[in-house]
Amino acid sequence: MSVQSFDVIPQFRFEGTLLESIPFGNGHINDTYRLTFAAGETSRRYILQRLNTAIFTKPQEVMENIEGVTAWLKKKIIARGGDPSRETLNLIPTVEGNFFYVDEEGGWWRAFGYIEGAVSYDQVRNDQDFYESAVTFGNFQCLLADYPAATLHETIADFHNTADRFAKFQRAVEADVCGRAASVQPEIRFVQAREAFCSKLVELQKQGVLPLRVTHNDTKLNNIMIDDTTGRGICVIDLDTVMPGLSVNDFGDSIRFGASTAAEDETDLEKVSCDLHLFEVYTKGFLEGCGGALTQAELDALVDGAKMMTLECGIRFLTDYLEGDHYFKIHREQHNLDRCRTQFKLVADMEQKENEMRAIVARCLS
Ligand code: ADP
Ligand code: GN1
Ligand code: MG
Repeated sequence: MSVQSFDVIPQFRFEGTLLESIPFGNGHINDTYRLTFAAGETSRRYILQRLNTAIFTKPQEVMENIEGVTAWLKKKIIARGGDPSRETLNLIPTVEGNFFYVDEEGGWWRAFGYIEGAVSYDQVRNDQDFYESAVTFGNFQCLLADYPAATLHETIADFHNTADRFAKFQRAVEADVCGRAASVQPEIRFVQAREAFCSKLVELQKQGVLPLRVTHNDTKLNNIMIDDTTGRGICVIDLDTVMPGLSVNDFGDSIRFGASTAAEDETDLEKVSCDLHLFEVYTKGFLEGCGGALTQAELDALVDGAKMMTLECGIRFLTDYLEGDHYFKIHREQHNLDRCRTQFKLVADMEQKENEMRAIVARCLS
């Protein structure tokens, strides 16, 4: 890709004179830049992103979802007396009045106002941040509870269909295009031993036991902006995967990432476990943020959501490793293998702690 951020900046209605464009954030998917402009006495910042179109193969649909969801959130935030410039993403139009720009190589670019005075964290610093992220993700689901779900595009088909993820993994093992399968037999066996579990939530959804809701589907801690001054969670970002899904998966993906005692790519597995205190903190916050909207079946499946999202993510990292690392950005050799190992360590730990996790959910509900 030879088109750079500088080439497309003139296509957007940014205010002021460009001072700086730097690669930004630790996302695994898109190319993100933070732009700084001098505007009179002050400066203005923006986020510019090249959407990963190898992954989001229908970028127009992704952008339609984001336009719809951010406009919806904006109305709700205004109605409750909030600040829509900080509590939701705000798309910046192009000079032609669109919300995306397609460059000559077919790259899709979009820009957002930069949320000032707030940070997204890659690891939990303290209970308060994690609690805030839980309330904010729970609340996000609440705000979108009556969104016309039928108008949302499924931006990645079967995104959290763990049974389908398992099938794709099996195909990757059989094809073994990089000749890596022999060296990761313990990891492969770990997944295969859990084949039946992979279908559990998908089946409950098909049977109508678990309802489809408008969910975020990528509820990592670093997809929440935390206010520098108040410490409150203010905004949910990374809306590319907002689509109908399971609430328990949104819950579970946050646990997988945030309740781990180590980074997602930690190589010392001794450091990796599921912190039950953080699990409790998040559970409390999420239930509060959801405002009583979850059904009994959803409450019963929260712990499975945590195990499922952790196992699924590990399966996805391992599949990508087997297929030659074409999905997740890697920064070192075996990065995806390291990531998959932390996830499997967490799954094994959650399996051990399952009874305690269930007791914590019950305690948070009482
Ligand atoms: P990816 O899909 O690659 O994860 P994200 O949309 O999550 O991309 O953006 C990557 C990072 O950029 C985020 O984790 C966050 O730190 C930062 N970021 C994204 N949007 C904004 C914004 N509007 N204001 C401030 N920071 C942002
Ligand atoms: C990706 O985009 P980012 O970095 O927030 C991925 C998630 C994974 C996560 C693992 C669209 O999230 O599904 O859980 O990496 N996003 C997509 O860290 O695949
Ligand atoms: Mg992200």
